[in-house]
Amino acid sequence: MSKFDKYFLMSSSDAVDYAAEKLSIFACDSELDCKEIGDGNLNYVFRVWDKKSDKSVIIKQAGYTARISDDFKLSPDRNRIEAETLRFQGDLAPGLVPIVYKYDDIMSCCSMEDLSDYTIMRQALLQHKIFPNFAEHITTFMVNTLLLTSDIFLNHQEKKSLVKSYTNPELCEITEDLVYTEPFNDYKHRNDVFPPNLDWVKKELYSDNELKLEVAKLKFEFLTNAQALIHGDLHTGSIFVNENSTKVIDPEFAFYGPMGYDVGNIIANMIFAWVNADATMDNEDESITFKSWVENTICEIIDKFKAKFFKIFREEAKEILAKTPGFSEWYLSQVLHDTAAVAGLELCRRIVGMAHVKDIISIDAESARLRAERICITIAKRYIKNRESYNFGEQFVNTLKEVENE
Ligand code: SR1
Ligand code: MG
Repeated sequence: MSKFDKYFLMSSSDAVDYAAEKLSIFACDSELDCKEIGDGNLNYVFRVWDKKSDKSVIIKQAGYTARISDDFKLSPDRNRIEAETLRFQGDLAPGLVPIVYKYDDIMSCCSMEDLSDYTIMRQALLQHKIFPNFAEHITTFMVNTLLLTSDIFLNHQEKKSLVKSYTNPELCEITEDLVYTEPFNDYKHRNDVFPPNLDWVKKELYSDNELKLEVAKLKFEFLTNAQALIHGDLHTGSIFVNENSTKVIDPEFAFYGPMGYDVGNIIANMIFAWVNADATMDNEDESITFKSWVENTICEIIDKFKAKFFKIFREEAKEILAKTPGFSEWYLSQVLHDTAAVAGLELCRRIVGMAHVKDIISIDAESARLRAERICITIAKRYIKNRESYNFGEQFVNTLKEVENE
């Protein structure tokens, strides 16, 4: 009989016991220590290490409510989805996700590779560090995990059975509310708007009926377009980086949804890094260097995504009608339009919703934060309303440059 035969929420000392009893990583005479290092909104993350060797492991456990608020009642089954997705993505995009050692369906926890020699990308970008290989890595991750799980590549029956096993209704509902509905009407009164921008937000987001109609169309796209197995929360807090390598973590929001949801999240979060630098970097040369790198990276992400997407499409497409001349161009243009729209949604919801990003809320000077928020929301509205005109990387950046100078 073990205490881990029945679910309970672990403390750090329980995580040490768990590692010793359930994982065959550490020697019998190891001296284990543990720290809870989670800073996300939903789960608990324990780092367990042996003081005598250099061995360590991450144990991530899901609770019955969200870590940030008991208002969110959630099945810990999201941990199964996360573990299965990481394993699947590891096969599709080798080296770009952490290795999963064990998933425990009683304790709803997943043990995986410790990436302590990496930094969370959002933190690194807040220190204005540059990652020259990021666009290359993240586009390989996205093209492989998206295109190779879609009907373009998979047998349609096999794909439908994946849609079933990756059904993730509770976490999708969080996204439906926080990303699609609440930023545009605050109907649950959970939005948290920076007070100096409140009247401006009321006019620009809550009272713009043309915008709301477009967002309604997009919400139904998210609800119904089971296009590919998407990560579902691909922001810079879900990415570990170092100079040479990139690892995508936290796919607990994974489900079959529109490909552009992942690409758009990446673009929006690069824009958050850009506005943070614009607001906080005193040295003008350094600011220009960092912002130029972000702009080039946004261009590269879109353009490399397109090039890799077409290459794999050409070489790997199995669906006979998908090989019809002109189809791949049409298909990818839909993905890019979704990308623009979702980038816009993410830009809005991280500013007016309940899940803020540090890039914005860490800007201390009131006038600088006011400007940063307005740049994001102005770009967002153009991305959403004019989404069908975004087809190249440069067009995404041009909107940022236009708005910067208005
Ligand atoms: C209640 S969860 C709030 C947000 O945190 C996650 O990372 C997702 O982005 C979600 O929308
Ligand atoms: Mg997360």
